[in-house]
Amino acid sequence: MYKLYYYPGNANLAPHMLLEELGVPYELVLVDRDRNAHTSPEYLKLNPNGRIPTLIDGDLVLYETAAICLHLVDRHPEAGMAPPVGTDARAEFYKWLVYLTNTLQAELLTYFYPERLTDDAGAAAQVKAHAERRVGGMLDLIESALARNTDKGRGPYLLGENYSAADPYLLMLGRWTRFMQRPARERMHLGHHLALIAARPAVQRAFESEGLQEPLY
Ligand SMILES: N[C@@H](CCC(=O)N[C@@H](CS)C(=O)NCC(=O)O)C(=O)O
Repeated sequence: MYKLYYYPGNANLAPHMLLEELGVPYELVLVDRDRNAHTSPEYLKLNPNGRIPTLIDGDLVLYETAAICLHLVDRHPEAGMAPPVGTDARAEFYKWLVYLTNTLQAELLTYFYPERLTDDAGAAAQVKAHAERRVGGMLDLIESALARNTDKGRGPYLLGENYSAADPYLLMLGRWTRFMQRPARERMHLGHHLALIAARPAVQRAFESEGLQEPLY
């Protein structure tokens, strides 16, 4: 049985939604950030970055959210949460997952923790404002890609007609923008995408078991 170390609404949410979609047995283990459990010696043995999440799969201890998602889709290919290896669609899947984790998620971390980049409170406020603008540009890019899919009659997911693990990943990151001046959901195609993914029973189960409250995204 898988074990997923989590804190409500953190980066664990993407693999959590995926585990629910896959319908495989797993256990959630709370890392209580309110008590700094993510920096405890026990947790650092699993994830020396002190970041959430971590997945345990037998002897495998895996951190980095996108790596966890890739591992889960590969372990359960029959669920079709990623296109077959070696196809053009698989390459598009890699592109989106890497863009989400490496570009959008990284910028969101700057937005949430600007004080890590400067000692000056005024500069931190500026860093936060710049990060918010940059996140907005990235969401606009995703909006354009979804709009192009729709124009070609291939929607509504990042990969067109096929739902993949990249979609709940996007919902997780879109959710993190919900208190920004212009949240992800305010873009037409992106708003439709997020609503569609949030309505999936597997996603609702994950949100509910993490105890997430409205607004959900
Ligand atoms: N690249 C990492 C980032 C994970 C990450 O930053 N998680 C946040 C929660 S969403 C965290 O653990 N923050 C604690 C900290 O930075 O001290 C991943 O995708 O797993």
